[in-house]
Amino acid sequence: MALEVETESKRDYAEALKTKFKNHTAVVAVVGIGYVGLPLAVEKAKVGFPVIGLDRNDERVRMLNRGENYIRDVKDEELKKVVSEGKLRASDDFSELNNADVVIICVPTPLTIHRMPDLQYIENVTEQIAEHMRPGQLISLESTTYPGTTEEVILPKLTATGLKVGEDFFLCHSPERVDPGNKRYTTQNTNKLVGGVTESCTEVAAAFYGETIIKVIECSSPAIAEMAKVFENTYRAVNIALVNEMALLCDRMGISVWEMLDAAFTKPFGIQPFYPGPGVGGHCIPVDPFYLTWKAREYDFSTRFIELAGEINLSMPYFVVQKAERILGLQGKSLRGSKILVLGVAYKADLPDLRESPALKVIQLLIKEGCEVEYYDPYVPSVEIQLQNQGIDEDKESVRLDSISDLTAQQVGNADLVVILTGHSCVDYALVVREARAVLDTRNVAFGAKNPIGNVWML
Ligand code: SAJ
Repeated sequence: MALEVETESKRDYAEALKTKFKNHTAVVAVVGIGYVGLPLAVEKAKVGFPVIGLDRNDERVRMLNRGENYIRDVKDEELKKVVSEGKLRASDDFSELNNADVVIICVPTPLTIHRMPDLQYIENVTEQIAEHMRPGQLISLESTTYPGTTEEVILPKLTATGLKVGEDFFLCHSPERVDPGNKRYTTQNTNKLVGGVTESCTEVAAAFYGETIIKVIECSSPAIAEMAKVFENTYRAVNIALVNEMALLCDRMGISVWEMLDAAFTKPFGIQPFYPGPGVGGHCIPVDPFYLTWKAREYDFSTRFIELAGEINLSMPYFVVQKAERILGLQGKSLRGSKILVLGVAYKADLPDLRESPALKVIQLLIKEGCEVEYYDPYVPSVEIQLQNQGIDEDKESVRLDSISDLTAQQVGNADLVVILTGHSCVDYALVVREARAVLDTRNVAFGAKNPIGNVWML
């Protein structure tokens, strides 16, 4: 009898959760309410799920509970609405995990200064989950990480509680696929991978995500979903490095890489547009592929494409400075003592995000060469420039720069060289081209590469 009842109750956890998903009564805890977690939390709250955002960042918790938005990809009015309806709230009290039917992990997965995976956030959250765990919960890891993390790092901590995966609790990896600033693809209409530790885990997770995401794709394991996500970002890193290498070669050959790429991308099949730049920023592309590099070593495998792509992308800020030196040389000037005006420091256009921004490296190099650097970025009021490479802990020397308030003809004309590092669409590039002594445009936003005016140089 006891066995029968027990078997019955085990089947109930999965069914009970699916019922709660169907009627949107499942309590959802989103751990990490940043650029991945907050949009997801709002999406779930919008369809009626009671959602709690858990975060160590008190400021974020306070702002969310006041209905104040801090993530551009979230609509202010949508956040305000779900908070005022009591559907979404935030807390830094992780014991609330016990009330949750679903726990979604959206914490950062950075690299250490020696480019090794830093899983401290995932490990800390997993320990909190284990501490407050109860039967009948779905746990989903959304943070991008190396294949194996879900089953080798998270699963053991959860089964150590005595609960059985696939029966008492359900565990999966469902990678976030957020393109910051992308107006067309949102959390809701971006296909979602789900890879469960067991079949019932995949089923339960797919039932949850299917309530708010148009298409859910089931994978046979968490490792498939983990590997697919890292591959997606590696694909971008390698292709960006390819066009960056073309920029280096075209520079040497006196060919406009921009005109060449425009020509190549007229091919209607078998090619996807990528463009060179001053380097690769954001928290994904410069980081995620090295999670795979690190894991591959366990299998005596070296991911040469990833390493080479990293080398080329990391070399681009140095190339920008070399090119600046060449352009100043044409004016009989050297870098030392020249006035440089940098346009844009965010890692990509029309965003305020500085994470891993190559512009910070370019500015550091220019300052170390003795340039007088000013910058203008309407999205970024000030930046802290480390003047030593990462890893030198003691008294890290740094300099703070404030963006000039607005871009005037006088400020542009005052610079020996204007360097465009981020192509914000709100900037008046016609003014820049008209008033500048010289412009180095690393984003092909100032003028068509076909006929640069005498004072505009392209990457
Ligand atoms: N970049 C280039 N040339 C290109 C494309 C990008 O130099 O042709 C640079 C950008 O300026 C930026 C960096 O690479 O500094 C990364 O840009 P990104 O748009 O590739 O990456 P993220 O981090 O803004 O967003 C990405 C997603 N982007 C797209 O799919 C377009 C995607 O790779 C991931 O879903 C997401 O990060 C993530 O969170 O993993």
